[in-house]
Amino acid sequence: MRVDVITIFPGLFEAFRETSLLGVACREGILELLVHDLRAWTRDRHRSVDDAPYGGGPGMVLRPEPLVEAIEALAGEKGGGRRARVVLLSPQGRRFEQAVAEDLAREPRLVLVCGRYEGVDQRVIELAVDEEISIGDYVLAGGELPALVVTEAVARLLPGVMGNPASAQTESFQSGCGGLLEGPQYTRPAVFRGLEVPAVLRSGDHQAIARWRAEQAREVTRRRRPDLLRVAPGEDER
Ligand code: J9N
Repeated sequence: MRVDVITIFPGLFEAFRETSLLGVACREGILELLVHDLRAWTRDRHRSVDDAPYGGGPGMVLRPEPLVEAIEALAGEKGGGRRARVVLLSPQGRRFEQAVAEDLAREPRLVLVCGRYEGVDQRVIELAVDEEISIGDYVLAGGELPALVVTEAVARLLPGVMGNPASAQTESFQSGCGGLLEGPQYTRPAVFRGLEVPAVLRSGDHQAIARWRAEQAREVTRRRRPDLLRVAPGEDER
């Protein structure tokens, strides 16, 4: 999969591209992550990417010319054939969740546009963006962290990453523990500051361990995220 990122802070992506799961995916040739400085598409002397909002108000807005040209250069023109899917990270977007990651992971090419400041000129969205995605209802200074969140969530689903089958992608397995939260995990030592690892996990009884874990997952989900247990329309009862 090829992911092109458009940002005014390309340096923010370096550590992630070299380390972490993204580093592994890039080195294995499963993911090609190309980070582009928006200023490369400016033509004025000051290489300006932003300007004051029409109508007044605080902050700055990303100008349409460099951004639309960058997107068209990297994705092709909207309505053109075999164009990359263009995603703008913004608080106005549809909420990012695992199902969206699974959907994006099927694309051969993505262009992720990182907004900054108060927003991007609306004509960029009309002319060159396919969809807006928000990673959650909190205010960030820019779309760079959301782009990394989306990229990591998508990359770990790609065949060949993290032991994913290189053939058909199996969906239920990818959604984790059957859509539930994970229960508690332990590693050595067996006793730490007087706190013991549950005996069942040390019993060697794999059936009992699987039963205990399933029960813990159900319990922690019921207590903390009962919304995850509710059956979505069209989804089968678990
Ligand atoms: N989910 C989300 C995105 C943002 C952005 S993108 C550009 C500025 C702020 N905040 N929260």
